This record gives sequence, C-alpha cells and structure tokens, in this order.
Amino acid sequence: MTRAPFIVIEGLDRSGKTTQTSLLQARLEREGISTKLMKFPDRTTTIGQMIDSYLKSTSELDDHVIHLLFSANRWEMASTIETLLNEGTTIICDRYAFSGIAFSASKVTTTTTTPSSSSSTDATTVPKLPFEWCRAPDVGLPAPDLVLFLDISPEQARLRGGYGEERYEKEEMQARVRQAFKRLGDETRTSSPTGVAASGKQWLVVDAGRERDEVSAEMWSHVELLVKGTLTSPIGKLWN
Ligand code: 2DT
Repeated sequence: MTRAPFIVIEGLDRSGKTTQTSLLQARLEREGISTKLMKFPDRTTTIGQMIDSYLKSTSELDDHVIHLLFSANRWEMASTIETLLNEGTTIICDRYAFSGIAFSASKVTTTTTTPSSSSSTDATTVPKLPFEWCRAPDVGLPAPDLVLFLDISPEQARLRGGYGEERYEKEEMQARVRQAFKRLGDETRTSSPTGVAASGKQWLVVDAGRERDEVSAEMWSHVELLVKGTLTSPIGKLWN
C-alpha cells in the first residue's frame, strides 16, 4: 500500500516559515499534488483557544499545563493526519512536536548572585522543565517523513525587524530555542547517520537567511524527491 508523505516545517521566529510554508503548498498544488496545510498550534479548537490566550498573555498557565495543552492540540489531530496520509493527501505542517520541546525546554529560571569578592552579579539559568519530560507527551504521535528546519541567526532576525509581541518572542529565549532545535536535529542525524532512517525520516537544515526564492527553491528540491517518489513504509511514530 502506498501513502502520501508527512512534511513538517520547523523554524525560528523571523525565519519566514509561514511564508515558505504557503509557497510550498502553492507549488504542490501547481504540480497537481493533493495537499493539506496544517499548523500548530491550531488555535481554532477549544484547546487551541486556551493556547492562543496564553500566547497573547491574556491568561496565565502553569508551564507544565501549557506544555501538555500544546501536545494535546497535536493529539486531537493525530488520527486525521493518519487518515489523510493513507488516503494519499500530502501534509505540510507549520510547526509540530519539535517546537513543542524546543520552546518548553528553553524556559528558564534566572537567579542572580553577587559574589562577596566582586561588585558585579553572576546570572545562573536553570531549565524549568527537563528536556525528556517535554518530549514524553508527544511520544507516539505520527512521525514526519521529512523535517525542514528553517534556521536564522539572531543577527539576521534582528535585521528583519526583530520579534513580535507574543510570549517567547524575545531574543534570549529565541537563542535558547535555536540550541534546542539543534539538539533535536543532531539527535535525528545520530540515530540515522546519513540523515535518512529506514522509514525515510529526515531532518534537514535550510539556511533561511537568504532571499525568499532561494530558500523556496531549496525546500522544493527536497520535497519534490519525496512527493514524486513512492512511499510504501507505514506511518512512523515519534521517538518509538
Ligand atoms: P506561531 O507563531 O507559529 O503561531 O507559534 N509553540 C508552538 C510552543 O511553545 N509549543 C508548541 O508545541 C508549538 C507548536 C512557538 C506560536 C508560538 O508557540 C510556540 C511560537
């Protein structure tokens, strides 16, 4: 039995992720490939509305609670994802579980101390949520066949006009998130040294600091291989 591929686009804020995701969808449609665009968080569901008000800082939630809501927001779409792929619809997904881990694991508590011998202060940051705790709720979700990670340096993000108003859109947070994404990417490559696992799972870093068309051409070159090939492997499960 053949099925369609599941493609996830991850990236830092200001990487052009949303624009690139729509360009990719338009390209797939021009090629006559049946495609569904998904986005997480999906702010339209009841859970998604709770996430939306948290991100806009109109509500406060415990860090554990919001993390689990982000994951639940994916689980509520898990069976739809599987059905669509098995029916032959390619899924392009703007953010997924990797964002879930990268952002939550990047929240820190900062304590400042002033050593008695010095007049300056030292800042120590401690993660609020352990990395593995952040991964656990997403274990078993449908696994993407390809993750394109749109990478941009903090300097380039600054040149693009800096970050927005939502929670997490702060330079220090974004720098930690970038490291967490790198860790997830390295992990995927280590578990499959060529970057391609038996199931076809791949994590590719795309330099998103370039011109829009250059970035979209590179993304298409990776996606084309997958959508024009034949996928017979069953849908994988994340981190299983
Ligand atoms: P957008 O700007 O792409 O709407 O994302 N986030 C996202 C998390 O903290 N956990 C998650 O599981 C997901 C999917 C990233 C809104 C913000 O939500 C963060 C930025």
